[in-house]
Formats: sequence, structure tokens, C-alpha cells
Amino acid sequence: MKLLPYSLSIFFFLFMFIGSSQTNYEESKVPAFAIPDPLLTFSGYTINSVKKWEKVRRPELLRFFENDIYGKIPKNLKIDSYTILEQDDHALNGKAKRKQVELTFKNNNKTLSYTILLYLPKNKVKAPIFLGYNFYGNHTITEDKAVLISSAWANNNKSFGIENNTLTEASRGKRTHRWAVEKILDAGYGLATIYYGEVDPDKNDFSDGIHSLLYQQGQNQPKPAEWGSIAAWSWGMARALDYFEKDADIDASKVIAFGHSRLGKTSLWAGATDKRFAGVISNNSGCGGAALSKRKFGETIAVINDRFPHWFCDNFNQYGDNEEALPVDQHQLLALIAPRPLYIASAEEDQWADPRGEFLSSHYATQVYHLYGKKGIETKEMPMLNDPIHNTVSYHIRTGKHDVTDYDWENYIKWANAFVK
Ligand code: GTR
Repeated sequence: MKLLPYSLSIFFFLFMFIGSSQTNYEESKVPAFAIPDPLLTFSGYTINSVKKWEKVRRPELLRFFENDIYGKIPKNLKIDSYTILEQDDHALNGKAKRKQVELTFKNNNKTLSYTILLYLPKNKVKAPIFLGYNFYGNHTITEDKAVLISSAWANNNKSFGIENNTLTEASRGKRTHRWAVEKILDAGYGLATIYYGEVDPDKNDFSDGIHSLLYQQGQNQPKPAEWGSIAAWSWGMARALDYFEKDADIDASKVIAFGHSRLGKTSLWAGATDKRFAGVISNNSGCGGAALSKRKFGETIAVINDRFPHWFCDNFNQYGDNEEALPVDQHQLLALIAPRPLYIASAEEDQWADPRGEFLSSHYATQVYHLYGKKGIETKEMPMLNDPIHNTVSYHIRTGKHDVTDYDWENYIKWANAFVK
């Protein structure tokens, strides 16, 4: 997050260039390492009960992930007000109730608002819902003309018609394939989505987004142990859940945090930090998400911190090319979600996200689920392609690339029916 002196930046650039050309995609080159034991405290004490897990081990792990990986939230900030911007009880050809709800936050003489797009199944009193961010605006997930276009900063993207960091009509419906809205509604669930750039624009700049509302006097960027963007986006999901608790159409005890890729890292962290999320889905979340960092397969800590210096807290930099020094790994992040249902999904062609590392992580988290008498990923053998394992902890690897598909959603719905609903 800090600016490096010029000469150092050149050195760093060269190093990264050489380093990234060495991305490892070979299983035989994965280093040998011990899997940090979720049930052994940092001081060497063995945990053998739910009580000790919840009193001793879970808090110390959570603290570690907060201080050294995602960053702490400096202070609690509640919703100042919310406004139903728009509502239609006969949306999507009469299939759904649509609501667009704006949440507003105020602090330090600053204001931040973001808008939740909700599709709820008709004739259902309190619906369980999937909540997940989208990458390019709520209007990209559907052809529905009534969905409002965000005025927040967006990454330019030619194929989406996004220029000058501004979202327009040109991108309406561009991401419908990632959101199986009809399947979700038909199964009796609602869908809530938010444009992540409204909570914190995805760029290495901490003058904007939610961070700026919570600085102390004179502060203009997070401290080394304070929140990066992933923690900020997770915070936004938790505040959406605060709103759901007030919305009579939603069953706030059945909100499933969903996310793809960087937003899958986000849904995992949201589930770890807020126990109210009834279930968590990580779709192709990879490095800093479900994948084990110590495997150094595909994207690594050094590479992710270089490309996205704002995602994690500054303290995370000390583990770049120094994974051995990490006393934890990402399966322990997954374990923080226990005993709540958790779904980890990979894609065959998404080697950058290390599917095997994602799988192993779900396996090694399972021992904490066992404390609660729940089943997870009991085997160390990866399943065949398109052959999901469904338990309280679920896993699948599907054919195809880094993406969200109908196949993914069909499985999330099956798992939610069995373990969340
Ligand atoms: C990639 C990044 C991944 C993943 C992905 C995404 O460039 O290296 O960690 O987060 O972006 O979010 O689409």
C-alpha cells in the first residue's frame, strides 16, 4: 500500500517478473510442509471439545487472520438509514418480488451508500437467500431493465462497454450466465446482490470507499494490521445482513454468503467473522481464499500482494516468498466457519486458483466439523470431475474455466436444501 522508492520498485518489478514466470503448476514441485493443526493451539495445547475450540482456539485463530492477513475493522459502524429505492411485486414476468434497497453510512462528515438488489420468490413469507457481490454492477446480472445502474467507480472493461470508470446501459445483462436467478427462485430462495465497488472501489487507493469513513484524525490509509479491501467487502455483507434482519420478506437466519474469486475470498472472510451467516460458498476463491498458501501452486502470496496490494492488510506482506513463517493456513479460515454449512468449489481449468489446494483445505478443515458431530470432506482423494461430495462441508470440481455456471448453482441449491434450509 505504501509507495516504494523508485530503485526499489524496479528491483521489485524485475523480481516479480522473474518470480511470476516461475509459477508452479506441477504437483511434484509442491514443497513438503506440515499442515498447521487446527486443533493445536499456538502454545501447543490440544483441543478436544467444542467448548475449548470456541473459548480458546477459534478466537486465537480469528485474531491471527485479522492481524496478519485480512486486517481488523477499526470500529463498528451501523447503518445510518436505509431507503427502498424501488419495489415491484410482479418482477421477472410475475415470478419475483424485486426490491432495490440503499443502505447509508455516516461518519467523519462522510457518507457512503450502497444498493442491494433483491429478487424474492413470490408467495413466500420469509425466504432464505443467497447474498453475493457482483463485479460490474447489479444491472449486469439480469436483463431486467428496472435494475438501477450504479454511479460508483468501476474498472474499465471494453467487452462490457465500461470506459472512464463509469458503468452504463451497455453492460446490462452481460453477466447473466453467472447468476441462475430463475433456478434460485424456483427452489424457493431469494437472491441479494451488491456491486462491490460501491463498498470499496477495487483499486489501490484508500482515500475512497468505506475505509475513509473510519480513519482517525490525520490518517489516510489503514495501519499495517487494519483492513484491506477484502475485509471491507466482507464488512459490507455483514451490514446487508443487518438490514435483512429488519426486512419481513427475508429469513435472516438463513442467509448464505456466496462469492466468486476475489469475492469468494470475501464470502469466506464474511462467514468467518460473522456467525449469523447460515452458510458460506466459495466459488474458485484460490489464493487468500480456500487454497492452501503453503503449497505455492498457481498464484502465491507474493504475487497476489504485488498485483493487488490493497486486498489484504500490510502485515500479510511478511509472508510473501516466506510461507514457511505462516503459523496458519487457509483450511483454518474454513474451520472458523464450523459448524455452519460450507461449500468449496473449483474448476478444472482454473489452475491459478489451485483446485487441489482448495480441496485439501476443505478436507483439513473437516476435523473441526467433527467436533460438532458434522461430516465434511472425509477423504484425501480428490473426487472425479463433476462428481460432487455433499456433506455439511461440500466440494466439487467441475469441468471448465474460472467462472460461475449453472452447474455450480444447481449444486449450491441441492446442498442448501439439505444442510441450510
Ligand atoms: C485474479 C486474482 C485471483 C482472483 C481473480 C478474480 O487476477 O489473481 O486471486 O481473485 O483475479 O477475482 O477474478
